[in-house]
Amino acid sequence: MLIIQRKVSMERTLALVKPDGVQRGLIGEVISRLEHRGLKLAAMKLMRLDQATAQQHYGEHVERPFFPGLVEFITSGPLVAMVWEADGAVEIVRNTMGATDPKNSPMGSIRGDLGVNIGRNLVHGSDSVESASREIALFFQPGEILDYTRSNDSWIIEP
Ligand code: IDP
Ligand code: MG
Repeated sequence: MLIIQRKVSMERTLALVKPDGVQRGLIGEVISRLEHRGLKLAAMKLMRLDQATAQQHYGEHVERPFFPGLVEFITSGPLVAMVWEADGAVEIVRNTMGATDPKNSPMGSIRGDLGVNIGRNLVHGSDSVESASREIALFFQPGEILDYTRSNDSWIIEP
């Protein structure tokens, strides 16, 4: 008997509800949108980012004028860090969040619906598979990322 097994690659990405989202009571709203989309939650924690980790996380922007303000903001209060899983998770999470500047972000996206200012854009999503694996390792120990079966998977992903 020939068994054709389709390889569904389960990509992982890091998502953050930044301190503005936590303060504004939007943790549940952000999680709901990602959950409703069909992404699978693999890890989550409420945490306060220290200076060094924040600088590492945003290392690509170190020369930009907004860098000091960005590090101050991201360390200013608790944030929610999450790992979400799907085939194409990086792109799906970025699309769900919208453009970096809420002003240019379409309605229906998290930033387009809930924000007005680029420096308070509520959420972070990794921008590539490479960034995702680097960022996930910054926020989570391997044992904190869970592998489990979701009973409704066949209604979300064609087997
Ligand atoms: P992204 O979050 O959509 O990936 P990046 O260009 O990687 O956007 O910038 C990282 C974060 O830095 C943004 O989410 C935003 O919070 C902040 N940022 C980017 N550009 C500006 C700016 O021009 N002024 C203030 N903050 C900015
Ligand atoms: Mg980015």
